[in-house]
Amino acid sequence: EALGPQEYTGIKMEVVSWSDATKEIESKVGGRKVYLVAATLRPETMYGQTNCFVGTAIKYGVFAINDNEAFVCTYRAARNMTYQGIMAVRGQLHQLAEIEGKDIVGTKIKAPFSVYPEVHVLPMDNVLATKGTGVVTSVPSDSPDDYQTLMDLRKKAEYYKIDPSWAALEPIPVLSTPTYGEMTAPALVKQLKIQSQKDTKQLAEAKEIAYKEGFYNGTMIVGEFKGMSVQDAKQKVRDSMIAQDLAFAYAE
Ligand code: A2H
Repeated sequence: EALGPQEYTGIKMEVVSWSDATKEIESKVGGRKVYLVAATLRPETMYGQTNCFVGTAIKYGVFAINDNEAFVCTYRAARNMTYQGIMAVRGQLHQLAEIEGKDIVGTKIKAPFSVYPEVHVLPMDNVLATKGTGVVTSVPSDSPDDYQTLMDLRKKAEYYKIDPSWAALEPIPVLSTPTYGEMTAPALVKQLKIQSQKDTKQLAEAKEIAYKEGFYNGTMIVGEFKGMSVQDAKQKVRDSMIAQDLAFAYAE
């Protein structure tokens, strides 16, 4: 774990259509645009988003940012945001609605910068309520956790209560590394013989390797900064997303 504050990028994933279980939210937001906000440490990988994850047992709120926008995240994250200049009034939290993670599953959202403009919200076992926003955007090419969870969902769609079409988008190559090629996460899942998202010890190891390999040896193969090293592109992709109001800085 990092000792200093963790500098996340908050990705604004606008709701396109709510799941059946959350349709009533629309009547509670006063006409605001609503975004699921995902906290990521890998903004340069956003080209490869195929879906988004929430924890089924986690409680989320819909929080007003100003008169025009509202964010879906944990209460804890929203509270932190009020002290980071993200809400209109510092320190003041305005909750519009409460939703359970399991009910958000199936909601369709925009995935900024992704090759896939719209993706679905899916369940993940290992989402922590105590980290980031409680919303995790999924990049299966470069995150072993995301890749393995997507594979679990495809294998057991009924068990996870999802429509198989929500998990159908294929991983997109985003960056290339000398050791693992264009699909770092699937290569590591195979190499470490990971079978399911319950293999948390091996997944932690895979995550560590993927992060270092991508950061120190990766080259971008899509997007505006194609050909650039990941080390150089990381901040540039982040700045570009923030400049277009598709993301914001969030620390904790
Ligand atoms: B990362 P750290 Cl491509 N629960 O974003 C579980 N995981 C969470 C989370 C939560 N509440 N909030 C954020 N995360 C994930 C992209 C990514 C990430 C890639 C590769 C590795 C990676 C796409 N998912 O993370 O404990 C988010 O997933 C490995 C470093 O604060 C976030 O960045 O270090 C990362 O974990 C933050 O983890």
